[in-house]
Amino acid sequence: MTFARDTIVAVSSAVGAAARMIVRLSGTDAAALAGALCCELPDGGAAARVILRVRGMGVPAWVYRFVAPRSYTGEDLVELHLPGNPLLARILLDELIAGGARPAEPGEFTARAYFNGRIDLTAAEGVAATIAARNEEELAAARQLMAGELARRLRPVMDQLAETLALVEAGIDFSDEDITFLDAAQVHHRAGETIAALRELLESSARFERLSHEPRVVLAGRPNAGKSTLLNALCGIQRSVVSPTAGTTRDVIWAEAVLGRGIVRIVDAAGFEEHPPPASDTSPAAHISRKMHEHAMRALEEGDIVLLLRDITDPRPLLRLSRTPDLIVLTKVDLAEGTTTAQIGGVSGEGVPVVAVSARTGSNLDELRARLERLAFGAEGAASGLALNARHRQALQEALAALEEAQAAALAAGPEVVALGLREALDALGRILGHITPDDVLGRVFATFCIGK
Ligand SMILES: Nc1nc2c(ncn2[C@@H]2O[C@H](COP(=O)(O)OP(=O)(O)O)[C@@H](O)[C@H]2O)c(=O)[nH]1
Ligand SMILES: [Mg+2]
Repeated sequence: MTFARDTIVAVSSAVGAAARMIVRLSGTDAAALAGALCCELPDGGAAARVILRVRGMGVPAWVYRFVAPRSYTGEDLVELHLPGNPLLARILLDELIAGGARPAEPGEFTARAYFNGRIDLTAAEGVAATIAARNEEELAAARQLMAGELARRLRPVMDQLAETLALVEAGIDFSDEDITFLDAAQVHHRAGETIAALRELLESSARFERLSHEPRVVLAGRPNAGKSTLLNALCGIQRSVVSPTAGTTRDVIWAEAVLGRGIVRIVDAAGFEEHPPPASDTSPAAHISRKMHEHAMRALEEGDIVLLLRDITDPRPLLRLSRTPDLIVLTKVDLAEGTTTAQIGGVSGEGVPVVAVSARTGSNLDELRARLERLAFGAEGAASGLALNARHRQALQEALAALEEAQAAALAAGPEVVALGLREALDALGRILGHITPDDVLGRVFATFCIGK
């Protein structure tokens, strides 16, 4: 996607036969290109009834003109509203393209609106989600995003965080003098407030992805972590293959689990490898293992909720997944009788909650189900109407992890470490709104649009 200021054009109404259609032009030459088709353009912000001259035809149309920066894209923008006809659209686009306009890429109008500071990234996502919405709930959530609701909730949290960071940094700058801006306890307290606010936001909002389909819960973990057994226990069927031999599950297997407030799909992402065999290894075993790894990676990507399972007796460090899990499940607690979650050493959730269960004895499975329900359907009685997509959640989780580090550092390490963590958290939150967002993320957001939007 290019973001040059060239003039783009597209049909931005629905494709196909319709009573009216809209052809939209945006960029420096928008007015000149439209003006070439009719005698006179209205002023900025106004509309006029004109006859467009297109290849000898006279086509009655309404012309709406918007002048930068007061337009959807923030650029000069002209909309031609004319009788709906795919052939007419084709001819008109050809004329405008011959005149120097370029066919718009999907979502490019909204991308320009974002790059010109007209809307934040979450609002842009709201536009895409509004177009894609398939039911009322989805539509309502999409409109909330489009209206900037997430930005409205994040801003006070970010302001408070920025203030804390500024005070901590001032403390570093003036450390030679006898001034204390914030003492360690105050920093700890403020970080705690921000953590609580972000947790509340995460917990009280629904998941965007689940509005259009059953939430997918992915079980990830090393071979023998207990994935198949837990899937069977949660879904109450013998669908997965359970075996004491590591690596028995051949494929990604799923089944439905009925929770109090809805049904979720539990997916067994067997075969995830920390170090998949290199492509140079052409043995059949390596081939199978690479295939299974690919399957598992896809399941992880497509999942709405990821549970990282870990055998409680496994002394190895936590498996590193390609995305942050939503919950760490310590399995087989019956093998570690008398140990409580709080006493289990070596498992630092890094901002991720931990629950210990036994699929064999059923111990704590109710607690796991309750947590799953909250993760899948939001907090009980949550009426916020706000839904977060995977990108928002990922960034919120990164911010939480960084804040937790900063909070711990407030009491243990120096202000430099605290400042680092606070800045990292602030950056993660800024990414949600698109303040600093890598190109690939932007590409993904705008790729979900259709042309003309
Ligand atoms: N004691 C005990 N054994 C378990 C539990 N869950 C699974 N296992 C055993 O651990 C082994 C591996 O389990 P499995 O579900 O196949 O793991 P997977 O490879 O992650 O799918 C099997 O022998 C299971 O019977 C549990 O809660 N308690
Ligand atoms: Mg298995």
